[in-house]
Amino acid sequence: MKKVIKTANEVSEQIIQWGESHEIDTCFDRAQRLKPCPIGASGACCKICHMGPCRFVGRNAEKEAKGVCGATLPTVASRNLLRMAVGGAAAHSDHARDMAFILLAVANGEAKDFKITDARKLYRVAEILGIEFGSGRSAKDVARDVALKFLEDFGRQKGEINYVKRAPKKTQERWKKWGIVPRGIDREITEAMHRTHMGVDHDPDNLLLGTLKVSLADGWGGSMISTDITDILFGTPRPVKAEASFGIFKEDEVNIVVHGHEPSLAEMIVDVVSEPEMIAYAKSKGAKRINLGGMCCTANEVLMRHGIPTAGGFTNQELAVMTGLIDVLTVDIQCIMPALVGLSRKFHTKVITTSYKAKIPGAIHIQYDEHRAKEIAREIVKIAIDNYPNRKAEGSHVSQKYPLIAGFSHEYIEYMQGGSWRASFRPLNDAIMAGRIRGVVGLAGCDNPRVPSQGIHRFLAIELIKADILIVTTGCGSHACGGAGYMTPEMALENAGPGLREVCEAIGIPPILHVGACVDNSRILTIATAMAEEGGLSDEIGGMPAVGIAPEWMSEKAIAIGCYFAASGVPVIFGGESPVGASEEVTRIMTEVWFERFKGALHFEPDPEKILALTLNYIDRAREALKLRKYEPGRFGIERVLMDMAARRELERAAKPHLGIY
Ligand code: BF8
Repeated sequence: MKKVIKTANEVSEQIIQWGESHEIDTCFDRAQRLKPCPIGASGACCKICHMGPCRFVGRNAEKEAKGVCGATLPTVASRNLLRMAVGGAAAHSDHARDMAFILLAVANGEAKDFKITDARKLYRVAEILGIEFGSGRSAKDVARDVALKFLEDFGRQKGEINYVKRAPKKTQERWKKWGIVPRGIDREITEAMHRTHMGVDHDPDNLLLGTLKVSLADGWGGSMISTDITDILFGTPRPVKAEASFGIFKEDEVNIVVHGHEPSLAEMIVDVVSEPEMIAYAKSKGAKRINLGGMCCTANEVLMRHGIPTAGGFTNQELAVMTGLIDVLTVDIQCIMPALVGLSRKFHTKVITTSYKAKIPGAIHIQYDEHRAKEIAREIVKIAIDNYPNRKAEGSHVSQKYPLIAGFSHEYIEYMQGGSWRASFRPLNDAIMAGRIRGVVGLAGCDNPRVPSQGIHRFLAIELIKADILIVTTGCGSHACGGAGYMTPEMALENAGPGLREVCEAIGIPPILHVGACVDNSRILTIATAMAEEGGLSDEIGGMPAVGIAPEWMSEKAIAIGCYFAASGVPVIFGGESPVGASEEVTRIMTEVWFERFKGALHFEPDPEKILALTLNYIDRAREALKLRKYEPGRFGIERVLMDMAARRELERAAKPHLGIY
């Protein structure tokens, strides 16, 4: 029988093989066994009422197939896509709502374990929201107003969400023209559920505009709110060295994994594991120390701010348990495989759920409450320590790990291009104009066991930087790159094209910039806006030599992200078969019609080579439309000289010695 390649990650592969020899089943095996239903997979199944499910198959199904109610295939496919985007927008936004409640509790003095870490970011956000700060107002008072203002974004019935005004004017005008400015996050989610109910909206174009609207409520609403509050509470990221892969786990230490998405409990656990009493307790059980590692987007949150090492992304979660070294795996919400609990029973690992919204039968449940966050964090860490002596010998103990640099917030990217007092996006725009950097790609989204996992991420990362394309990456895209050792400055020397290499060398950055978790795709919107406002390229997000790619997507959140980028003016390419591929009409609207209206698009393309070709084509066409210098490797136009870090620090010391970084 032909051997199926399950992952492109060599370290994961070792663990998978160990699992196979011990008859341990993982998502990779289940993906092989469970072939997707081709009708549902292409969007040709309607199951929103109990006259069906209706299948839209047969020759000329696009025009002739009808459901019991008379619905057509394009109606059904677009309705299915809208429901996916709703799920994604709801997930990100509910996460954001909880962050807003934590900020409010901190402002009211009710969540005493947290504080406002980045007051400067708080004031920047207050300024955008039109909230008064300075003149004797305490940070807590400002934070209270910010939290309440954000909470209004969820329940607003009319008007527009606050952060719409952060987008370039021209981008906003397009949204207004096509009626997709989100009013309130919850309102858009509810309305989308209503219009996809049986017998309501049947116009594919209108349903797809609804998809863009609810997705904008995620990108410029929930996700952006979440990013900003997280920065205010826990600090705006700046570069930090860390490590990735399964070798981060230690045989002689208590190993705890924080997995999921909301960062507040994980932040508390970061604090608690270095408390002297906790370390002493761990030593009393025979462990040298307490070692914390991250998984999925929680990993990205604590990696970006504290350099906590990451075990990897979505398809790595079961493999972490299979190392046999995890004493506690604590999870909250989203992207958590329920298989973890059954798997953990084969080892000594305890799985702890912490959100009433996300329970798994068989797991220990400890309800998280931000009002007693540290106490709960201590309870979890103690369970891990008590479990350490139960560790058995079995498990796939691997030692490989890779260095990486993370922490590239929008603020730091601005700072690195000019220092505290000359911070701007000018050098990046100049480098693009001169052809030194050909364009920018956001490499994001999940990793997926239906393809050799992380492989398409890796392929595209290498090919794109070779082609002088700067990559910003988030979520599991960043795990795929980090777990391959791609996120170091040396990577630029070895693999980047000549123009990108020079820029990376001058600034001292990797060619692949880790900008955060999945909600931090909102940072990419902010970066694109800053580039538009800097001038010299497009005066809106649309038309930039920029593309978004989610080559191994699997979640509804990815659909919402893809759609908010498309609506914002970014052509987006997803890997895998299209979830609406059964309908030519829907496919045409998402590509040609959206491009005409918004300069963005959503493609689905399973072939990695074609994803690459389409990306380069979009970037080169955008350069041409902007009348930029034709990209030729190694040949650049004139641009402003980039100062290296040492020169910049010198200049800053001389000019404003009191200023901190960023
Ligand atoms: O979209 S949310 S853990 S799987 S990266 Fe990864 Fe984060 Fe999940 Fe998918 Ni995004």
